[in-house]
Amino acid sequence: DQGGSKRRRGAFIVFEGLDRCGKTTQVQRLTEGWTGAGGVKGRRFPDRTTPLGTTINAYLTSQQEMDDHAIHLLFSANRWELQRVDNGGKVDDSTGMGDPSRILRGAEAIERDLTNGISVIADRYAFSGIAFSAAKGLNRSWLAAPDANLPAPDLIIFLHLPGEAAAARADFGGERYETVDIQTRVRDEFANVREKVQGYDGRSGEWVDVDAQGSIEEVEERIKRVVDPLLKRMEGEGLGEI
Ligand code: DGP
Ligand code: NA
Ligand code: NA
Repeated sequence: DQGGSKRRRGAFIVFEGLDRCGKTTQVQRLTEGWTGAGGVKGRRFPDRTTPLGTTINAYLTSQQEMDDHAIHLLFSANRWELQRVDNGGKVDDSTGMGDPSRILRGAEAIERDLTNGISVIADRYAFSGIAFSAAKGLNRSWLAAPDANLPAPDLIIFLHLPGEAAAARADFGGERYETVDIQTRVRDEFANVREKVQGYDGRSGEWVDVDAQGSIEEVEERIKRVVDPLLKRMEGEGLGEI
């Protein structure tokens, strides 16, 4: 659907990691300091600003209980749902307001940005969805289904903190999953997800572990060393699916 255009598409980069790994800070710095062609947009999942996001937020802050399967599907639906509005060519990310007839599905919005040469950097994506729900013991093949066919990232940067370093940062904010016990299980499940992604034959992008220890600037430098080569080799590539 690019009309035969050979225009360079944007890069889709996903950041994953345990809670308190510094992911949100690094996503922000990469987005603000973006030097790639065509501009960049940051996205965050869960997106708590949408109707489903409100329910997800109530769940994460323990104001609401929900069946593990049901909340899994809501997190996935939050990656699919209507969430961005096209205001005559301008997407208003701050308000999400605009002509309802021009609302795009979330996945369409990402695809459109990439097709238009805009890079997208996501703070979490479907890999968190699998890792966090698998850590609760849900069936792994059931878990993967709802996110199938979402736009696949070109690069997954997993900010890795070894056990002791993670424990030292464990001044958690009190949300539902922010306990050492849960994070330990999520870490193991991320390792399973990584193996699967690497077995995908490149279809779902490259998974790179980046050491999250050290200063913000040191981690930022490690991330640049992974992102810069991606941008160089992306000329003329098409978009895959998870
Ligand atoms: P964050 O806003 O990045 O701190 O994410 C909020 C919490 O939700 C965090 O503990 C990670 C978790 N999370 C993110 N995505 C998913 C998902 O798809 N499924 C589940 N079960 N948890 C998720
Ligand atoms: Na969190
Ligand atoms: Na976070």
